[in-house]
Amino acid sequence: MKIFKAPTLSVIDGDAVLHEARTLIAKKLDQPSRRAFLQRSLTLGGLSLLTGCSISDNAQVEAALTKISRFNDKVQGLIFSPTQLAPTYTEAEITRPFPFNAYYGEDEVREVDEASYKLEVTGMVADKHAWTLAELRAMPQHDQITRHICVEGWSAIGKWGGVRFADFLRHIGADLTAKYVGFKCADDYYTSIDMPTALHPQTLLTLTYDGQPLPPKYGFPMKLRMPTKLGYKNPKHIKAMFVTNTYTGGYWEDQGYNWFGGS
Ligand SMILES: Nc1nc2c(c(=O)[nH]1)N[C@H]1C(S)=C(S)[C@@H](COP(=O)(O)O)O[C@H]1N2
Ligand SMILES: [Mo]
Repeated sequence: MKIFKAPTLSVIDGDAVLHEARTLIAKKLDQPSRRAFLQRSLTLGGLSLLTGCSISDNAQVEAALTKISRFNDKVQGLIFSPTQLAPTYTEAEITRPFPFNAYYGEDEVREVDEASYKLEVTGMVADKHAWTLAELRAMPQHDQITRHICVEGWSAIGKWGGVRFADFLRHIGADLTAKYVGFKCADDYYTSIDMPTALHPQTLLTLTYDGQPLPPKYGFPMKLRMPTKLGYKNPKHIKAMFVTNTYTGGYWEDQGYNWFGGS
């Protein structure tokens, strides 16, 4: 089980909103199976990410619930919009300090050696050479200030910079008709994402946090940042990626978290 670390910053009173949300759902849906599923699987983070609402009062909870129309990965994939952008924020709105999270504590953060680091690239790609950090830094860089939402009940706004993942995938001649991109991390973490999300303009192969090289705790040397997906879909310390048609799941996904995990 994941140890709950008390969030220093949460959008609002998560428990109260969730209670409210579940009660409303129970009233709205009269199919018992669907109701039971939602009561088990709905989280505050999921609700706010999926609907784009900040869920800070009852009216917003109500509005958010009426927008919920996705009950599984297939439906979520079908309604994913490749062009719809997640909200962006100003420098002044950045959450400081930005929270750390992993399946272990901050004292166990993995240290990856910069000099020997290479990103392995395999699977359905034309160019399978492994990338040094210098090579990744030489590609066109972009910044984004977006909100990270963790299913444990906190969210925070941060600034990340790096290479647009779509640019990278095109550069390496990835088969863009493949279903998935999978990631292996320097800890035991792994995850995989759908190709439409991989190609989304805000999906960033991230090398910096707040204008500085990613510190170890936020995923040095590289993480994948997707403001359209929940926190657990954003792998830190990536050491290998592969393009594939074979479903490979993820660390939390294989323990029951929703695989699509986004909007
Ligand atoms: N390699 C790795 N990536 C990971 C995790 C992890 O444990 N290991 N945890 C995920 C979860 S649940 C969250 S909320 C975010 C936290 O990122 P942060 O430390 O930058 O806030 O990392 C995600 N990516
Ligand atoms: Mo998370």
